[in-house]
Amino acid sequence: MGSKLFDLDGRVALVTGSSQGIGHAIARGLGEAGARVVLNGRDLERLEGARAGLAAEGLAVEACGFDVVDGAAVDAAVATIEREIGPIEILVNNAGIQRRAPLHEVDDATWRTVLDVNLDGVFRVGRAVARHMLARGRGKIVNICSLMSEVGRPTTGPYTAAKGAVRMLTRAMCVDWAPAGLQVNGIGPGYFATELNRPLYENPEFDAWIKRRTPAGRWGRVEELVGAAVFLASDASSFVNGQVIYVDGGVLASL
Ligand code: GCO
Repeated sequence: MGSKLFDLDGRVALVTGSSQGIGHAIARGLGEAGARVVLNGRDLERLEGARAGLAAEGLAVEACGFDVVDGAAVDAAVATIEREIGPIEILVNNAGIQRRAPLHEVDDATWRTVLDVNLDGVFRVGRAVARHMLARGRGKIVNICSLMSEVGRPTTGPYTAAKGAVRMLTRAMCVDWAPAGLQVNGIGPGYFATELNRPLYENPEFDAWIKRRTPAGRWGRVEELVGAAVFLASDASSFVNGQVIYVDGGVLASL
């Protein structure tokens, strides 16, 4: 007997930063679970290519280009999606960047940019979508956290600070919005071979270190994040709130 517990049956799901990488994999997975997915990105040409690709796979997919650092654009885009596509039932705050340098070499502009995209963007898009969800008394928000929400690694200071804050912002959203019927949770990816990590997995020493440091002995595959995303986007997680699910091959469980 198939369970409808994980069916997303035509629900509109906005996934920020979903032209490629983790966001694109999660968007595809939500679409395969029945959602009507709205892709997002700043590069409109890359965004349209991603939309066309998922449409060719038979998924219900739209695209909405905006930059999560532009508050006015975020509010306008969310209003347009709500009006022209439908009520946003699922939001995945995935858009994020990485800038690696030791903290004493990080200039103000780099710090501001990383925090603006990785933290302020989650707040801005979350606030814009929640205003609509609160009026309906339901909604699912999934914030993409990181291993760096819990631990640091040299040269990732701004990213680590932002992702640690996203873990606590997830809890803050939970306590403010759960009473109105929303569920807000996070997913913390371990090491995945994405464009953001290309300099890492193409480095033989780092590649070997990750395989030693990860109990599963390998990098994650982006499609391995889909299960947690569908769970947190579906009725299966109706009483799960303020939690972060780490999909990391066991890194955080080990020394
Ligand atoms: C790094 C990586 C990590 C991963 C991921 C781990 O430089 O160590 O970019 O931050 O991207 O976030 O969860």
